[in-house]
Amino acid sequence: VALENALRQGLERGEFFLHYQPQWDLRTNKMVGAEVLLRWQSADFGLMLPSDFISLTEDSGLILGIGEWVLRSACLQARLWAEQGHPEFRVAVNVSGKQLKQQDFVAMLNQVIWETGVDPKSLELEFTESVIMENADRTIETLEALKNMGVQLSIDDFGTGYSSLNYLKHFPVDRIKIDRSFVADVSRSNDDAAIVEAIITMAQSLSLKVLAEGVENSDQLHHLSELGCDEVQGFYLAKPMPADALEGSLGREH
Ligand code: G
Ligand code: G
Ligand code: MN
Ligand code: NA
Repeated sequence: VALENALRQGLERGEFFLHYQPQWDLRTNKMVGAEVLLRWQSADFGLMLPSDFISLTEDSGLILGIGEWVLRSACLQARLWAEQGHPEFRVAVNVSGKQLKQQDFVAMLNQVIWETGVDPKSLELEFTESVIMENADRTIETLEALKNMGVQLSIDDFGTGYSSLNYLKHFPVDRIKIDRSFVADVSRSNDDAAIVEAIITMAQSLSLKVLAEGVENSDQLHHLSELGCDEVQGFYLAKPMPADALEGSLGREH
């Protein structure tokens, strides 16, 4: 209860802030987007990471208010970057199952997009494979509505859940994010390399982009490039950072 109250107050007091982790196009080597990662500087608990509090906010319903704050802040940032000459730059926001199931999620997002003036193309929403697969029929309808608004959609932590490939073709998603557990050993394990290759081949046949997460060294980067991966994200290239730290490198090569 103490943590829950602190979270509630934290939202009112403006204790939340965002970090952005760059995403790079492997063909051009340019920074084309960034994943938005929530941080909480709590007066009582110090610096808190999502793993410390996200599941609690889901149980209490607080995720709805916090999630809306994240979306509004990220959209505002994307609009600012667009005005600064980077209209193609994309911000990718994590959306939890609880948020997606929220009755008025689509209407709320519409409102946020309208209020912030962001081009919906520069907003990407990430859903995990398990969230998408749970109640798949209803999810498809919501994703169709989001797609019609012009936002981009991606499947996070891909490979860790149980998506049937048959289902995947029915989801209106733009991008698959290969889970970092497969990336970790892509240059050492033939099995993991084969899995990554299979995911890329399948994605290409469905006209989906593939982004590999958790790239931590040049060997992994090299292998992913050889396998035809489109985009990468990871500590080797850049850690999550405040928006202003990233500003000078938008659209630049690494
Ligand atoms: O940044 P970090 O590694 O601590 O993120 C850990 C997890 O928290 C990741 O799985 C990420 O998807 C999730 N996460 C980060 N920011 C947000 C957010 O704004 N909303 C939701 N729902 N999850 C987030
Ligand atoms: O589940 P999701 O993909 O949303 O998680 C994003 C989390 O992954 C963030 O908390 C981020 O800090 C973390 N992350 C980003 N790059 C790397 C990396 O290269 N290695 C590891 N271990 N974690 C990473
Ligand atoms: Mn993510
Ligand atoms: Na992920």
